[in-house]
Amino acid sequence: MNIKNYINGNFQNPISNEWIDNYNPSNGEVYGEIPNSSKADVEEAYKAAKSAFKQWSQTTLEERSRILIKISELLEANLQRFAEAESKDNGKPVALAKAVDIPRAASNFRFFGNAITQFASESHESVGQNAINYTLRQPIGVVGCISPWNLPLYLFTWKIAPALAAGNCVVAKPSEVTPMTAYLLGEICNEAGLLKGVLNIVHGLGTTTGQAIIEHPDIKAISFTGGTATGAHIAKVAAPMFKKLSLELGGKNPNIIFADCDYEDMLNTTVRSSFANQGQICLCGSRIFVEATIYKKFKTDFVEKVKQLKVGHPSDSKTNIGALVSKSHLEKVKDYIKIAEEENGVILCGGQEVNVQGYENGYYLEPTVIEVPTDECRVNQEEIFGPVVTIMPFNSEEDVLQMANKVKYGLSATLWTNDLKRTMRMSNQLQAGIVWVNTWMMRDLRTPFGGVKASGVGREGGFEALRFFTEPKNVCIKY
Ligand code: TXE
Repeated sequence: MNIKNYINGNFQNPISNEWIDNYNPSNGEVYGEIPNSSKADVEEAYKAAKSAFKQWSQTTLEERSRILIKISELLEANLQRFAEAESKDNGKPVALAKAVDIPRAASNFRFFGNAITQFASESHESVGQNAINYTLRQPIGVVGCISPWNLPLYLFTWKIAPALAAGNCVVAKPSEVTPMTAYLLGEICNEAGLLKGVLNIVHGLGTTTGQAIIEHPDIKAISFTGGTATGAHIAKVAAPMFKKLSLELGGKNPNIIFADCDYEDMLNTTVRSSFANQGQICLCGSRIFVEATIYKKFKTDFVEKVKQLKVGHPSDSKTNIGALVSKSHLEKVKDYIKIAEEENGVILCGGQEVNVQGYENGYYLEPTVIEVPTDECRVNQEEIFGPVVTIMPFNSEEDVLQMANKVKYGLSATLWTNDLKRTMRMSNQLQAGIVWVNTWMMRDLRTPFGGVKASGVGREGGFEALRFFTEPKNVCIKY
């Protein structure tokens, strides 16, 4: 199936008529083509967005909200179709896409459709000076949204929904590795009655299509989720043009387990936080630190549970772990397993490719647990972004805190303990944008989402996202 660009409400081929193969990771076969869009396509998308801006930014909040909620309802009505498309494009189990990815994409539109009706700005009375200040929150204009392949529609809509809710027009690019559901979203936007040109979706490579978006002098804000190196590049390109930037980048998140936790709950959640979505979530707890007194028991129980995970075809309802997203990503993850061995890591389970019968060319890998001799080894420091976790024991709160913080990233951290004082001490000191205590990836869309250090700048979610996608303007009136 061939994918087209969605520009000004129309589906069209790239101007150059150049195409890129689209792979199905579950069998390694090409199953369609996507536009290899050039600067000219991005320019056309920009022009469509620019001409729609006046009308969209003047559309009442009630009407904007109604359309966003309509998009959300249409996504829900098409759940099965979208979940199957996401799974085929990405390799994740259909059941996961159906339970998480697509419902969350629908929630993103519903949430921001509601949030915009509650978004208020401030006013300040200058007492004794006979003046009042009020702040307008005006949409920026045309903004760029660029998203990755791990949670394709989920993260694509996490940016687009607040951008649109705030009254902007959007030029968006999904990952070239997983473009399908973004393409299907265009149909839904038309059906929901979204004005032509308000949302434009351009497909293609990061280095050409993505680059044209970030370089565009009149696309004044960029919201990006992806690799840290790409984020650094975007920052460099955007800075001299003074663009607003929101960057959600990589993570190498600690999962810290104390002996006083609720053990069974911790064990089950840790399996999930290690391997959900084949470990390809920036929030996965890929560095597991376990208090020494329960380390041996944890190691045995955890490995036993991980061995029970079924690696299989994404459409098989018994599958826990589907295919990795691409051949090159599989190779990258396998290279890290080799590096672990060279660094004297012990592979406690996994480490091998899996031959799924009938799908021998798919990108399957066993869930892998590596016991590391030190927290300073590469597999414990660098983002692997696959079904690979490290484990090691710790002796004291101070030690584990130091190890947890001794990486360049700072996205999220998970803490398992029933000691309230320790919870408070640790959550204050962990260098992370998000700390989960006795849970993982529990999300409330009103909360600020994002990381510190090399995990990015800015926060998404709730009113933070609406603030990002608007410019505050203070008006001071003397009377
Ligand atoms: O990401 P890229 P990749 C991490 C993970 C992974 C690594 C690289 O460790 O192995 O990043 O993944 C677009 N201008 N994460 O190479 O390249 C690109 O087309 C504008 C963490 O897939 O950063 C895609 O749409 N755009 C992460 C998006 O950026 C450019 C999720 C992300 O791709 C561009 C994914 C350019 N010059 C990977 N170059 C997370 N934080 O969740 C690329 N892009």
